[in-house]
Amino acid sequence: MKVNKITCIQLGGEFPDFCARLVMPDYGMPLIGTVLSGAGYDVQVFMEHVKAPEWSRIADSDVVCFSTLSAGADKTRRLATEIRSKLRIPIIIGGTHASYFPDSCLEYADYVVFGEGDETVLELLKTLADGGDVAQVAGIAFRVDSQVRRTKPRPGPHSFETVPDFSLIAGYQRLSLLDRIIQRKMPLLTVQSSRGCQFKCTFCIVNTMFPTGYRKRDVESVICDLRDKRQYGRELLFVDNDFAAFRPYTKKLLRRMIEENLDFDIIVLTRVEVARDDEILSLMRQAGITQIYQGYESVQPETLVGYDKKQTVEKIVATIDKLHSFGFRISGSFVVGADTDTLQTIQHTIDFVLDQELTIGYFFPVWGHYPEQIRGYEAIIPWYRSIFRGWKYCDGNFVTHFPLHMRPSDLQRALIGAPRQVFSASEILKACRRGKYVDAKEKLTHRYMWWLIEKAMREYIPFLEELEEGLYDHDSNLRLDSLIKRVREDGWWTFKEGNRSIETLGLSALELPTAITNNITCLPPKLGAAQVG
Ligand code: B12
Ligand code: SF4
Repeated sequence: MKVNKITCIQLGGEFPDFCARLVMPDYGMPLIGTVLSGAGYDVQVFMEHVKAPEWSRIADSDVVCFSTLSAGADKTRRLATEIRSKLRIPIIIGGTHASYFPDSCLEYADYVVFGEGDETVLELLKTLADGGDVAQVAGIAFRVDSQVRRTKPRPGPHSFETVPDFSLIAGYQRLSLLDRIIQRKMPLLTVQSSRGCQFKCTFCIVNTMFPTGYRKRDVESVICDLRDKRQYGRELLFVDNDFAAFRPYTKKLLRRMIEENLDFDIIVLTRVEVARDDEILSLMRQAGITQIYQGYESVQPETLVGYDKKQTVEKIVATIDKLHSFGFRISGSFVVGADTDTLQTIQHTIDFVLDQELTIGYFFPVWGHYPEQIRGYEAIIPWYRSIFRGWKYCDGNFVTHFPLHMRPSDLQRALIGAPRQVFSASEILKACRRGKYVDAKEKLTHRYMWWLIEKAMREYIPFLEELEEGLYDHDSNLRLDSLIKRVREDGWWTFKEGNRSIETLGLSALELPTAITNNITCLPPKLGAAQVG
């Protein structure tokens, strides 16, 4: 077949999230578009929040590539289904959602590319163009009749030096001050200096997505990327999971950034270990890093242990003190609703955010549907405690599991209430009194965004209340046996992918596990000895 014109599409989630007022090209899709363009294909990238995909371009394409997070999967399905019904062109899908839930994506796409797709996508397209055997392409899945076939896994690339070309993104341009005011949008650029993570927290999917482990990008390639991105603005986010994981490398990069003097205002994600090293903190400040996003995850010691986060509350507090002393603003992120959490834990977490004077506090519920299959049937929440109402509810704002010690609807209310406290008028005033005007501005912006976000969360509560009816005792403890009984009888709300993975082992979805006590291992006893093929 002829492959020349390729359209890359990334659709957003259906409900507003914290990026709702940002113009921020995600890193993955433009990167893949650039890899394809570099190989000589005629590529256009549509990021929905910048410009919706144009049918005329799609209709004229030889291949369509999608990338999506779970929250955008329903929309992606609708568009891909329309493309399939009207055009006879291959559809390839990659990215986080496709890598976790390939079977469901293959209901509307022809090929799933797992994990880091930089090399796979080129080989797949060449094979299609040459009429070769796609079964020989490592790192993909496709359907043969009704069976899903996975080819052998492909390790992530050792070096990843491509500089994403944002000019491939339809409609993307530098936002002027006037644009910002009229559109009420802020730009945020993205750059990457490393991939993967050295840790393996039990609630996190990063290691399944980047199983090749932690790798660094060549310093000069990052500098090249930064120089290129400066034409679009000065607000920038490093998308690395842990920006300072290997400090000698990060120091080298920071020194080069200081030399280049590009005048960026930068946000990075790092773990608490960064605070051990004053030199790196000082270099970070000099290089333009003003805000640090840290996954604190919990202030409940048992929960931190359950998450295998390898950090303590004391370490978190010491880190906050140190980062504040260097003048960084801090966004603290928390994952709540673990089996060792109660509603009180969440209030303690809010108090902690306020006492520690964090600029931002993000509160996410434990995810109810990380695919057990890929993690060797270990996930933080067993599938029979999952709640699934559709992919659009999988954006990290909706409760998607039955917590052990609080009702799902109460957890949802707590998740709505927490930002209201953190971004309240009195907290904004307090920040002003401390002379922290940028903190105050950030809180105010988040307060406005939360007003947009929480509407859908409120509307979700009656659905949770209906599901949990009769499943909790007076002290809000889950009656696990009642839940399992109900799942056996019907269980329409459970996560189908979870059921499928059980079927993959040749067991009936009704062969349900018995209740377990350990909060982080969901290996149902009957599956314990099974080998994942
Ligand atoms: C940086 C980051 C952010 C940043 C920036 C997000 C952005 N829009 O760029 C911030 C902090 C703002 C953020 C916000 C959110 N995030 Co976020 N974020 C990340 C993080 C840490 C890195 C993403 C990244 O850029 N990686 C680097 C690039 C290179 O990787 P990549 O995009 O996966 O692309 C590679 C492959 O996937 C593949 N690929 C991708 N697309 C395609 C397409 C094709 C055709 C092919 C062949 C291959 C391919 O090839 C690429 C190169 O190897 C990930 C965790 C992680 N490490 O994946 C979470 C993650 C993506 N975020 C997540 C979530 C839920 C969110 C929020 C919805 C949270 C919330 N409730 O507010 C918001 C909203 C996001 C939005 N609207 O875009 C989840 C998604 C879970 C899911 N199943 O969908 C993740 C996985 C974290 C998690 N919970 O585990 N996020
Ligand atoms: S939560 Fe952070 S530190 Fe833990 S595995 Fe995920 S990316 Fe790594």
